Amino acid sequence: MSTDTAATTTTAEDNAGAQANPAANQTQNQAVTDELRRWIIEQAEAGCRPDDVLKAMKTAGWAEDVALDAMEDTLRARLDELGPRKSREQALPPGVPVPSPDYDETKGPVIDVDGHRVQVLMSMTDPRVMILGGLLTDEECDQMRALAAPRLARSETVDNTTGGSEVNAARTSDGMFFERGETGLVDKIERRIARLVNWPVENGEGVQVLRYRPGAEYKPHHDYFDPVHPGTARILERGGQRVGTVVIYLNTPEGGGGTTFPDVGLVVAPVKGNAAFFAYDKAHASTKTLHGGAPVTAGEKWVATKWMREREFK
Ligand code: PD2
Ligand code: ZN
Repeated sequence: MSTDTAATTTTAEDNAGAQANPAANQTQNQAVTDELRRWIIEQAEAGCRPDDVLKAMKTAGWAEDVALDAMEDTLRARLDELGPRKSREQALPPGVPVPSPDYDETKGPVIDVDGHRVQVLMSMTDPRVMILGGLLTDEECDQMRALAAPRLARSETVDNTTGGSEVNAARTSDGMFFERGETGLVDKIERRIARLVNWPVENGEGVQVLRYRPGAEYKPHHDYFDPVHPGTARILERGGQRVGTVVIYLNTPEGGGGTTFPDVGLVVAPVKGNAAFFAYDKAHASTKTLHGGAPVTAGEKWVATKWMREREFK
């Protein structure tokens, strides 16, 4: 399939696994080296979840108790070294500007985007998430599905080592990408999104359409590109980091398929024409924007995803 490799995502599991080199091939030798301690610190400071780091070490051959002790000792020593205030400051990179809808609650739960009225169904600051009603009309949803259907192929995600793409069990949907502005309808939707979130249309990746069949899901992941991966530098050459996502529901599945935010226990019900917007000002788990597509239990689920970069996406 022809997939835009720069517009794909990774999972937290991949993140830990891809960085496991200093921890590798430890079936025989279970000695905790300085190199391994440095690697554990790097993973933690890049926002990898402890479970993922442990998993990567176990995959590399470490016994669970040795790996757990090594993680605990190393991270405790690191925190002591940094001191209580410095530890938090140093662990977090600075935030960058992000897309943001103009929502003034005192003026009612509607944002007028050039005459198209979008309902604000929910707005939350940490993580920055908004649920929007009626971003697309029913007809626009139907047309997007019809345009995408003939071009669907098994979805791919980024290969962490090379920055290329690969089929990944974490995402069991079929997908395709539109070029930015590829058709009149795509262009209209992209401009509506750009106005809604106050972010240049040029900074947007091409819209991706995904179709999930019963049982298909998209396991929890972050949409930003993890800086710890060797392939990330290449991906960032095209417009820098992703800083925001709009997932638009192109139909209402008969069962399942909610968009989940596990860090805050949020499940967004997929409703045709509605959308979930979320933004992340750093490529870090502290943004709490871990999210996934829950398994579809009946019928199909169709979404269109728009990812926004820091700069022009060429
Ligand atoms: O389809 C979804 O609900 C979903 C969930 C998580 C889509 C995406 N991520 C995405 O396209 O990034
Ligand atoms: Zn996502």
